[in-house]
Amino acid sequence: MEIQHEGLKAWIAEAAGITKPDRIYLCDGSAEEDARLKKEAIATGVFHTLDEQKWPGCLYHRSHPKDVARTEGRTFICTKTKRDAGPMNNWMDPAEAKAMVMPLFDGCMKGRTMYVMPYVMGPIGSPYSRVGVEVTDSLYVVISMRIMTRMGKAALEMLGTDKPFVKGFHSLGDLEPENKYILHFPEEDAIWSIGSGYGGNALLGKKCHSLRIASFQAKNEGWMAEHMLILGMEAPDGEVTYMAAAFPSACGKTNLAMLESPLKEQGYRVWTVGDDIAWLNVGPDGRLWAMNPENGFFGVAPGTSANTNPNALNTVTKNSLFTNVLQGKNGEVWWEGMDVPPPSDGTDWLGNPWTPGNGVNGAHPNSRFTAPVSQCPTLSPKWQDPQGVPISAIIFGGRRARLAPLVYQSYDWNHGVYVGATMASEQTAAAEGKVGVVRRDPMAMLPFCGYHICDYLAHWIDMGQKISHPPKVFHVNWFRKDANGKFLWPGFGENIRVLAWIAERTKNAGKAVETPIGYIPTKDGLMLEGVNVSDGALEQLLAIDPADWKQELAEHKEFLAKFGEDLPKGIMEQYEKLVSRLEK
Ligand code: GTP
Ligand code: SPV
Ligand code: MN
Repeated sequence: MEIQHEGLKAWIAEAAGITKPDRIYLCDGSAEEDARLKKEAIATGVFHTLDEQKWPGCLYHRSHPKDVARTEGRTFICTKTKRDAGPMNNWMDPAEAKAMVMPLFDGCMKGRTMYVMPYVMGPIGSPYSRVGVEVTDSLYVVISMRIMTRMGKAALEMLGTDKPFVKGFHSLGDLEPENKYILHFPEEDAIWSIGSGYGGNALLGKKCHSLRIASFQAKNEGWMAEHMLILGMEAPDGEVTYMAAAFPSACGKTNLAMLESPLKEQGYRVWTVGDDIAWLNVGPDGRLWAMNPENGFFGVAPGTSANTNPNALNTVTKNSLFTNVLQGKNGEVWWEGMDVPPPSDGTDWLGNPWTPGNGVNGAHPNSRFTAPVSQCPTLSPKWQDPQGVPISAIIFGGRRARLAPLVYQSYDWNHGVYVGATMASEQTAAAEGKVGVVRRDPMAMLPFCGYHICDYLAHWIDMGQKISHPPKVFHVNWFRKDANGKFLWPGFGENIRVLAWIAERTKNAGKAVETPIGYIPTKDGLMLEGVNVSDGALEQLLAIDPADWKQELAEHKEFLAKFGEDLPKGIMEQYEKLVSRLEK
């Protein structure tokens, strides 16, 4: 395997000139290579082995204790002007940013190997797929990227002699929080990341490339890169309705994408296409088509059990990586909410001896599994379709203990854009920051939009004009609580009942009532046979409390006011319409 691409050769030489590795290794992505690199990673303590009988092909990794989640405060969009990064991103001047981190990169790979990983985001052969190349000194990153992307030879072939690619420049650095930087240069298709080996900070194909850089490309080229799962919901007549859903990190995308239906016998089930990122293009038929650029799942472990998400558990039984979960003494893995008895003895995510009931979590709340998409039992036969799947519904959602009803449908595309723009969620452990605090997170893209958020919202409104058959837009909330702080809705598999209503609504069926915020199901509009939700709970789940919404509107206003003149007119129009509907 040889590189035929002069631009790539030059860039590798440049990266090596800065980092000064002892060796440069070009990854071919083969199984033989994977086995060899895993052996080396085990020998050097990057990975620990697990019980080969119970967890065949699986490995365990513990990250640096201060490097356990994305670090939004250390993440920057480096556009020429500050304006273009927008008010929701950290910004640095590109030249200044590079000058600042250069001393950290200088010689950082001395005595080590620089791995060069060409990778494809999207199915091989799809017109919508894109190539990136990441260089890194982390074997954990290499072994993870082989699962998460189509890595190696196929990418180099796609690159040919002159195709464009996203340049990902990564090093572990010293892993000290104050030396951590995740820098994006959307105007140069480049990412520089140093000081983190974890998830979205280091597997640069994921959030850095497929969302931050891709969202910028998508805006300029007329498509969309979104923080969305993609699923197909099959109804008893056999028809599959495809949906894409944007929930903030750790708010249920993987779970919904792999939903195990309790209504299978009645003919309702879910097919998984993707669990985190969607690239959406307008098809020749005027519909919006969605493709999953990833090849693997990087999913939250805690709370994943045979009850909540059996398909995730079945996906990770082999060839998977586990990061920061509990390592049992007999080579098993375990996490809180796995719903099986814990090992009698183990080592926690910090590397300390652990026994059940010793008062500390065995697994970090953002501990994760890395597993090939191909192993998912509910995998859609269309998951690698070069065109993607046609989307009939876009769903926004988040964690709201109050306010947001179980589900509602927006009036039209622009109203849907408003619903997405003003969505909010309680913060989770997926990023640094106080868990539980409600923050606005437009389209779940707050940490991932690679340019000015108002230009992004304007792009959404423009796309509505370009899509002659736009998807209907919905909002869901699985997390509403009663006065005692208990979830009102059972969630997980039972969410199929909401998906069924959504699918009906996309066909202009499904019983609904009009409210100021949109259409909500009538009490008999949802299929609730066989689920334990009392009449009172249902009422609370669908309630639209005028006082709460008045408060919410005031918060919308304050939030939107921050954008000043940059806010697209279409958004303000929707705000005013909502105000007048609520006043009536
Ligand atoms: P990222 O990978 O960070 O983008 O997260 P995600 O959006 O894919 O979230 P995921 O599906 O991994 O769920 C995160 C947490 O929410 C897990 O602990 C789940 O158990 C929990 N969760 C998911 N769906 C539901 C639900 O319907 N109800 C309740 N109560 N909890 C849920
Ligand atoms: C998220 O935080 O939304 C994730 C995990 O999917 S990470 O890859 O770390 O961004
Ligand atoms: Mn995510």
